[in-house]
This record gives sequence, structure tokens and C-alpha cells, in this order.
Amino acid sequence: MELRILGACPLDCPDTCSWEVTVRDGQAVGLRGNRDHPYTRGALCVKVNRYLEHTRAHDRILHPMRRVGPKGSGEFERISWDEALTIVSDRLTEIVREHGGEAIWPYQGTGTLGYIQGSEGAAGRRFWNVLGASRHHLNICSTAGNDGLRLTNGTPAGMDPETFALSRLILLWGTNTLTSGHHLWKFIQDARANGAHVVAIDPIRTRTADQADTFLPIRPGTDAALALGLLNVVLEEGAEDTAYLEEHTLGWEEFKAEILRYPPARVAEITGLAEEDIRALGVRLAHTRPTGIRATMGLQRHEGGGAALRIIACIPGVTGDWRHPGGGVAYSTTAHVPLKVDSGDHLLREPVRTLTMTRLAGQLDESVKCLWVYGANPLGSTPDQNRIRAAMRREDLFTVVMEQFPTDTVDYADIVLPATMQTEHMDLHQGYGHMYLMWNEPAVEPAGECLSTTETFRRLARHMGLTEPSLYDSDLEIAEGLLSGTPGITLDRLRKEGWARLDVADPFVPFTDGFPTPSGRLEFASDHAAAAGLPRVAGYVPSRTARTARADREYPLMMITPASHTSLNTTFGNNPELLRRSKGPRVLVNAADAEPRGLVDGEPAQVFNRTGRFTAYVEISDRVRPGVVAAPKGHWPKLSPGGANPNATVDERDADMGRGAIFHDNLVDIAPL
Ligand SMILES: Nc1nc2c(c(=O)[nH]1)N[C@H]1C(S)=C(S)[C@@H](COP(=O)(O)OP(=O)(O)OC[C@H]3O[C@@H](n4cnc5c(=O)[nH]c(N)nc54)[C@H](O)[C@@H]3O)O[C@H]1N2
Ligand SMILES: Nc1nc2c(c(=O)[nH]1)N[C@H]1C(S)=C(S)[C@@H](COP(=O)(O)OP(=O)(O)OC[C@H]3O[C@@H](n4cnc5c(=O)[nH]c(N)nc54)[C@H](O)[C@@H]3O)O[C@H]1N2
Ligand code: SF4
Ligand SMILES: [Mo]
Repeated sequence: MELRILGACPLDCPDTCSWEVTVRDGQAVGLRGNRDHPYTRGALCVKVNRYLEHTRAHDRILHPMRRVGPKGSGEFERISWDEALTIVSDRLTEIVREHGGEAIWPYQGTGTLGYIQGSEGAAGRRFWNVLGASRHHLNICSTAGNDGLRLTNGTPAGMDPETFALSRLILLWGTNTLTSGHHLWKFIQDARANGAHVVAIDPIRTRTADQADTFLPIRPGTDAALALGLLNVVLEEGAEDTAYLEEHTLGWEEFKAEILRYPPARVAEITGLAEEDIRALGVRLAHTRPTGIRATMGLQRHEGGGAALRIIACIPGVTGDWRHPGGGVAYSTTAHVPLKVDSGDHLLREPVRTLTMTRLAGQLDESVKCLWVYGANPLGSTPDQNRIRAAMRREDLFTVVMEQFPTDTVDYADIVLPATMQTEHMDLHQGYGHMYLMWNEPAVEPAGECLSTTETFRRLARHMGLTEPSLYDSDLEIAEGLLSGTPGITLDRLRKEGWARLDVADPFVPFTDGFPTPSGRLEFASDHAAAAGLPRVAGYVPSRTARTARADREYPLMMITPASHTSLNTTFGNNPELLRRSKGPRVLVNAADAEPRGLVDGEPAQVFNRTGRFTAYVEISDRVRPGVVAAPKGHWPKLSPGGANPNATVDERDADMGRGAIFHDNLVDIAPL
């Protein structure tokens, strides 16, 4: 018998595709994008087309394991779940008794964004709250931009990406649509069919920039200055929407003074763009309504990343674009979603410290006795790889990793717990790039002895004799709780239909009833910002590279580590076919930088700075401007020559807001191997 089961892609991608699994005799035999879903429109992507193959990969972890070799060796022996749960519950009990719950660091990543199994729902958090474990701040991806947008708009949420179909001018600003969430492209094509002009603003000529009408190869970390320059031209053109400014914004006079300090000539000097190109785009922006701006997380992985998003959000305040469907800024839709997450924070008996995801290298000190990694691969994805490796070698650190695959991080585990994949467990999702809730019905039985995150924590709680009833909620009960804030979308309906649009108008235009800021207006100036020690008025905060690259003789190359087309962070980094298509760890270098260094196309080279080094194959390319190099993220260190990836050169620093990550704000040099 053949069944078709609706599910959703769990990966950290804005598109959260709706998929259909074909099941025959209990086996998943087909996977494809759901043709009925308005955002998925029948297509998955180059990576997830291989998801079923990945669930059956020869290296999949299928049973619990205990370490037998030295930490880092990856030598394990198979044990039973009962043994694993006994070892783990004994150690946790002992650690809590002797050192307190805070000695546990539950290190949760973005392997799945599910609201039941993954990080959006903070799966496992009730359990950690009962134990009084340290809190984990998942700051590795989007927090600087979230906070920047919040200062201006009161929320990181903005446009429904589907409304880009109605835009007349589209700015793809620090975002690589065709690689990191390609479903938006169809809506951009719809807009183009109606005459829209598409601009890519990126230091790298990405495959997305190739398709744009205009490409601005900006110097990294200078976007806030560009935004001010564009608005300067809008003012020159007398195109500011005075009625909108009057009725819906706060702090215009102060912000205007800031804009006037950035004429195009000065902005050209800062951004490395031609003055006439800035002026031309400014004129276009002045006279094209609606203008839709797509900015995503890559843009804010800089010291000035929060400021960049804060000020980009100011643009539609000046042009009045929020009046129109297809106008405004789209970063993430998550804050539009009314799912009610119950992390059981009331179960915590006393306040506990917060540990920071990007600070693992520095914070994994003697005070941490148990590192519990799930849905994360810090040895591939977190800054300062070498120091993390050293910290994870500590003998008295008890490391548990819940995983699907034998990552570099798994190699350091004391206990490995096998995790289900998306076709094998139940979950509820939302897309951070669309306006739908998505249901994932399990299609097949778990592979081997794999367990879902929720089931693992339920069994562990039982093993430890914990009595808090909410630790034993079933997945369906958790789903009911999540949906208690979404009238009209019942669990029955969602399970039957597979997805549901949020209860919003179509086309959806946000902020028609005002902004969720303290003043109810779009805030160019913010007392809240001033109170937090940030500039009161939105302005330009240069990144480290923008500040020092031209002066730094030792490490003069600005390195960006963008999304790879063939992996999702380090997920799929072990898939042989995708690895082959990635052409291995690469670093793109402009000929002007390659020649004086004796770098040869296709040959391996060392990329290095004070923090560390990694090996990559040189690709001499005019896709990067002189002074900028690019090394895609996602390669597994242990599958890379030299055993390291670009994060060996990324140091521990924070962006200006939200303790955000700074992966693209890095200085290196390169030498032939
Ligand atoms: N195929 C694939 N898809 C992915 C991912 C993946 O790894 N692979 N990752 C997923 C995740 S976790 C996320 S958060 C999203 C991220 O999605 P994106 O935001 O698209 O990710 P990035 O590639 O990091 O950055 C986008 C672009 O910003 C550019 N950029 C970097 N610094 C600057 C700057 O200072 N100014 C400007 N204007 N541009 C800059 C980079 O060159 C890059 O082309 O994508 C998701 N989708
Ligand atoms: N150099 C550089 N580094 C970056 C970035 C960058 O731009 N440049 N981007 C950063 C960004 S945006 C992000 S979001 C982070 C992501 O960093 P992480 O959150 O560490 O994500 P991944 O590296 O994909 O590792 C996720 C792991 O979770 C596992 N997994 C998947 N589903 C499940 C599940 O259901 N249960 C369990 N137990 N495990 C599961 C996968 O097998 C995978 O090994 O990386 C960051 N790292
Ligand atoms: S990674 Fe993104 S584009 Fe690919 S299937 Fe998943 S949600 Fe869709
Ligand atoms: Mo991310």
C-alpha cells in the first residue's frame, strides 16, 4: 500500500518547505515539494532533495554509544538505551548535587527549528528548568538584526515575503536568495514580469547578484552608511513622504540631521561604491513605490550589524513604503507567529546564569561540568574552533551529544544518543520567511534505536524519577499547547491539511495600526536605545573590518564565510554527492590579491590570522572585490584538509546588539600551502 504523508523541512532556512513523503510498505520511497503549498510551489532544494538518502546514510548514528578512546578520537562502543540513561541520569544527579544545576550547559542549536523537537520551542527546556541548569542564549544567527529592527519598528517582523510580487523596486540587501532560501525568487520573478527593478547589494557577486538588474559590490560592514547616503538623495529629490513622517514616525528632525551628514561623495568613500551608482539608486528609491527590501542574517554578522538593520528599517519610514503592499523591509516573519511556547520557566526555583552560544570557547570553563549538545555542531559552526576543541578535551567534563551523524562534536562525547530525523518524528513549524504554520507528521518508524528529542527527555525524566507532570506531555499535548494562541487553526485541521496560513489578510501589510514601539510610531530616535547605551538616533557603526582593514598590514583581507549552496550550516556536510558538488573547502580571492601572494587557482592555501588557520582551495575570482575573500561555511573540519574550517579563524566578539555573531567581520591573510 502506498501512502502520502505531509511534512515540513526542519532546517534553519526561511522557506520551511511543505513536503510530501511517499511511503510504501513502511518505507519512505519518495520525497517531493508540495505543489499545493503557496510558498513551496512544488520544489525543495539541491540539499533536501537528498534528505531521504541522508536518512539512510551509512554513517547515520543508530544506537546509543559510550566513549572508549580518548576524547576527540571518535572511538565508541554500542550500549543499550537503558545503560545510556542510567549513566546519564547518575552523572546529572551527581553534578546537580555537588555543583548545582548551573554546572550543566544545555547547548541547543538550529539543527531543527521545530516547535516540538527543536530550538524554536526550546525542546528540553522544561527538563533543564527542573534541574536548574544554566540558560543557553541562542545568539549565533539573527539576534543583532532582531534587536536593531526592534529599535525602529518595535519588532523584527515585517513584510510578508509573498508581497515582493507587488514591489516595483526590490533591494536584495546582504542576502543570497538563490542559495539561502530560493523560494522567494518566484515572487521576485512575478514582480519583474510587472517591470520591477532588482538590485543586489553584496560584497560578493553571488548567483543572486548575477540575476539582478543592478549589483552594488559594497565594502563589508558599511551598509548603514549606504542607507544614509540613499536617504540623502531621497531628500535631495524632495521625495520624503512628509505626511507619513508626520503621522507615523518619531525623531525625524534628529535623523534628518544624521542623513545630511552623509552626502553620496562621502558614502562612496566609506562603502567603496561609485558615487554615481549611489546617486542612481537613491533617485530610483526616491521615485519608486512600493520599494521592498529583503535583508537577511548575513548582513548583520558584523560588529555594526544591529545598527545596519536598525537604519535599513528607517528607509520605509522616510519613503512611506509601509503604506503599500510590496513596500517595507522583510527580515524574519517569526514575530508574526502567535504560537505559545511553554518552556516551563516557572519550574526554575531560583535565577540561573545565562551562557552564550557563540562564547563556547571562552565560557566552557571549570564551572561547566556537563555540556549537553543537541541540534548543534559547535566544532563546525561556532567561533574559535581550536579553543573549543581544547576545552572539550577536559577529562572531568561530561559531554552528551544527541545526534544523527558522527560530527566533529560527537567525537568529543562521553555518551552519544541517536536522534530521529524529520521523517521519523512529529513536529510543528513556522517559516521565518513566510506566513504559514506547518505540520510534520511522522512518515516512518525511527531508524535503528533513534529517539526524538522529546521522547529522549521524557525517558530521562522517568529514569531520574522526576515528578513534574509537564515533563511527560506527549508531542500532541505540546502541539495543543502551542496552538492555543491561534484561533481558527486547530490541531485536527493542521494535521489534516498539513499547513495553514496565519490569520492575516492577503496581501498582508504590517503596521497599519501603528508600530509596537513605546511611542506607537516608527522610531528614528529611541530613548530605549539611549537607555541601553546605544546611539539615540539611528546611525552608522562600522564593523571591525570596515574600521581597520585598510590599516591592518598584518591581516589585510576581509573574510566573509557565506552560506554554501550545498549544505545547511554543517548539516549535509558529510553527504558524498553534495560534498563533491561543493568542490571542497574553497576560498575565493580576487586576482589582485592572489598574484602578489603567489596563490594559484585550484591549489590549496592556508588562511590564517591571530586566532587560527584553515586550509582551502584557492579560486581566483572576480566575484569578490579586491581586499575581500570568501570561504563558504559548512565544511566539516575532520573532512577538510588540515582538520579545520573557517571558524578556526573567527574570534569571540559580539555585534553591537543582541550579543550577535560576527562571522563575516573577520580579517585574515592567505599564503600558498
Ligand atoms: N544553502 C544554504 N542555505 C542556507 C544556509 C546555508 O548554510 N546554506 N544557512 C541558513 C541560515 S542558518 C541562515 S541564518 C540564512 C542566512 O541567509 P543569508 O543571510 O543569505 O546568509 P549569508 O550567506 O551568510 O549572507 C548573505 C549575503 O550577505 C553578504 N554579506 C556579508 N557581509 C555583508 C555586508 O557587510 N554587507 C552586505 N551588503 N552584504 C554582506 C554575503 O556576502 C552573502 O552573500 O540562510 C539559511 N539558508
Ligand atoms: N563561519 C560561519 N559560521 C557560521 C555561520 C556563518 O555565517 N559563518 N552561520 C551561523 C549560523 S547563521 C547558524 S544558524 C549556526 C548553526 O550552527 P548549528 O546550530 O550548530 O547548526 P549545524 O552546524 O547545522 O549543526 C546542527 C546539527 O544538528 C543535528 N540535528 C538536526 N536535526 C536534529 C534533531 O532533530 N535532533 C538532534 N539531536 N540533532 C539534530 C544535525 O545533524 C547537525 O549536526 O552556524 C553559524 N556558523
Ligand atoms: S532547506 Fe529551505 S529550500 Fe531546502 S527544502 Fe528546506 S526549507 Fe526548502
Ligand atoms: Mo542561521
